Amino acid sequence: MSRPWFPDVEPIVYRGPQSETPLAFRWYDPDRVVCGRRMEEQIRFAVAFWHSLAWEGSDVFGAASFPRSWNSAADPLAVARDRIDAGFELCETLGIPFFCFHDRDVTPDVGSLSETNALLDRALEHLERGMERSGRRLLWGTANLFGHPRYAAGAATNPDPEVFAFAAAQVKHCLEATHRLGGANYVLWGGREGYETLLHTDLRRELDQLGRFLVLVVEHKHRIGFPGTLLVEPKPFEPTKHQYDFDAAAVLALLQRYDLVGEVALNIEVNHATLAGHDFTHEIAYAVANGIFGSIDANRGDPRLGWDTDQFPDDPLEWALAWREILGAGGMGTGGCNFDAKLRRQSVDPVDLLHAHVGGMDAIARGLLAAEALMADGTLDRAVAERYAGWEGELGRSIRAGGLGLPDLERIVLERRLSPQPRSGGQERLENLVRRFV
Ligand SMILES: [Mn+2]
Repeated sequence: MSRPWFPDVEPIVYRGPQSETPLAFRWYDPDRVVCGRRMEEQIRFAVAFWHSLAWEGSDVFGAASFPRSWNSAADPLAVARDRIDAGFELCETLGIPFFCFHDRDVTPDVGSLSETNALLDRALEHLERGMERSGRRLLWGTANLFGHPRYAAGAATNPDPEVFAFAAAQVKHCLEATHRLGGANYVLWGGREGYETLLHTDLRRELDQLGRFLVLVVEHKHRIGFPGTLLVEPKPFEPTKHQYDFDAAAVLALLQRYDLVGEVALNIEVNHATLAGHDFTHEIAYAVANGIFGSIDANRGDPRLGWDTDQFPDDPLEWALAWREILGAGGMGTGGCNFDAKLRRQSVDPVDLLHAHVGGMDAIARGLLAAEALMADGTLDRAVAERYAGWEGELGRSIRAGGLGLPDLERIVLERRLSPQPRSGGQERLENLVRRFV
């Protein structure tokens, strides 16, 4: 493998927890079997094109700070090809099996929809060849419905139906491309599907527009026979003041209201969960409990910064608790762990991308191993079962079966002179237990 974009770096391999080599895995061991699957198949890591290839370090205060040779060609198709080649080289150097892309990370908007689509399709031919050569696979594709000024007031929720139509056409093309490339999922992130002020917003109408849009995407998925999973990615705000896909619970309400349960699942992002005021694990547990868990955007926020900092993951404890929920639900399914994470703006060297992914992969893998050990030990699961044991007794089963009304329950309390006493929840004991495995 020649490595023009990341020269002087050998493919990164597992060297064990004691290794002092900076670019080596201490915990991610792709062939190690964890809970019945090779670690690589259990986690399903993906590189994100937008943060790791397209983004060059600009922020709202300053211009691009990263010199990225793969983005330097003058012609947009040449940029796309270089960027794609660099992306596969990044995946191969890290041993990452999947990638994810937005249509506009590959090629820009060049005016009319037909010209823009034609340019994208030419770049995707190059992407397809790279997939064949490298053996890398597409975890998911998505359409960027937030960058262009036409989407300033939203895409599906725009007050102008022509913008809705344009967004629908863009998603049609990107969904078909994702299907052609064998994508395992297709993601819709709300971007600007929300509002800045209710003074000019018809909230009920916009919710109906969003529901209509999702129905159209589901219809088209079935029309073309796309076998992958459709995913919505919740986020509470930013760039809008309030997003309609605020969190897992808000998206579940949308899916129920527009009769889409069973058709659409969730792509849960760590930093979006924490911005919504939840633990990452809460969002996963809520999605699992309601049968809508799909995939993960792996990153982290900063506890003192109130925006989406999208840093690379670093906390095995957080991931151990997340993995416990995911493994309990049977694993990732079509989903995976996509690094929707970006370097800090001063990390200007391409090799910083490798260090960032290595750290993230090790944190997630270490969490997975901890979850496996925790589940094999069984103490925590037994503690939960014991806590709810009463619900398996005669009274609990009768209440759950729905055979007892309020008068029946009143009679039972009076006849049996019930006087239930508080019992310790044992939280600190269980926290100590979990830390033994992380
Ligand atoms: Mn994301």
